[in-house]
Amino acid sequence: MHCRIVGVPVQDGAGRMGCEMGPSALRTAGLVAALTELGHTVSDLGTVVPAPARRLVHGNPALKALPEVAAWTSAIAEAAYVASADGMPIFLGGDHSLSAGSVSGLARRAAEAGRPLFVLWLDAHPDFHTLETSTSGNLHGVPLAYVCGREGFRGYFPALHAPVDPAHVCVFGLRSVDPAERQALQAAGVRAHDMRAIDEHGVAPLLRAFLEKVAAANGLLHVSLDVDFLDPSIAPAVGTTVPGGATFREAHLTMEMLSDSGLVSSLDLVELNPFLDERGRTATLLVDLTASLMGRRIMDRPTRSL
Ligand code: B3U
Ligand code: MN
Ligand code: MN
Repeated sequence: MHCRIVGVPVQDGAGRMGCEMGPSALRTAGLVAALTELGHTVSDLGTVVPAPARRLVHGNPALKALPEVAAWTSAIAEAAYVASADGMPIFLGGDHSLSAGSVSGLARRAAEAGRPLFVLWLDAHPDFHTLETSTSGNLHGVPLAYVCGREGFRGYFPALHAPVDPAHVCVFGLRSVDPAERQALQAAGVRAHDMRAIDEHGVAPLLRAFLEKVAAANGLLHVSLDVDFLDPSIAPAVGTTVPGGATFREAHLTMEMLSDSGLVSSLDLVELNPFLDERGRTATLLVDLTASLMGRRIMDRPTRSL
């Protein structure tokens, strides 16, 4: 695989500062070496620079940094479109507003290739607010709604070349869902597996069912990994810790199954806030999870079919 690293130091979508240091921390934790050791080639495309922000006024007074996040979204979407011409883009965040740009750029690329884009959203939160329903005003809470073409972004965020079909989205690891999001997820038909489902069934059957859908549709699969998918005891470097997250073993199993599937075409690593880390352990864990996603094995084993 040829990996294309894209640094995206956006932090305006999070409630606090620090995610801007995320790309640096992931590079420092040895991402490129980990990929190279697995036999991949890597090119680092550098750092996305946002377009100048233009004045935007919205009726929801809670919204924070709307002009800035909108400007980042255009620049990231363009970078994602370019980076996905060949190889596997890996976006280093940056807060989760990054994915408004990465997924919309990748969806444009997929549409041109005539392939459906599927999205696996690994997160404690669904990030399915519109600009109207967000009460925190933090725009890392809206990217999935935007890329799925929910109403209310027109005139604020860039127009979508191709929305993602909500039936092609799986949100995995949920444990903090606002009432407006719960309703909207159900109405849109997004596949949403909360931590209770993971406790009851385990990671494997839930994930396998989704991967079978992707394979049957000859889809491309984008994985968006929010640090808060992981339990805070193993991944403290995130501004929005929620107890009861994925364990070390559940997270690695998720990545190993994704690797086995051979379906993953792009990846976001988002919400890492190095200011909150303990001696780099969260950044290191993200690098190790990426390695599992990209083929690292405990024991050699043949690539399994689903
Ligand atoms: N849904 C809440 C909380 C939240 C979403 N994403 C994160 N936190 N990281 C909100 O602010 O919209
Ligand atoms: Mn998120
Ligand atoms: Mn989250």
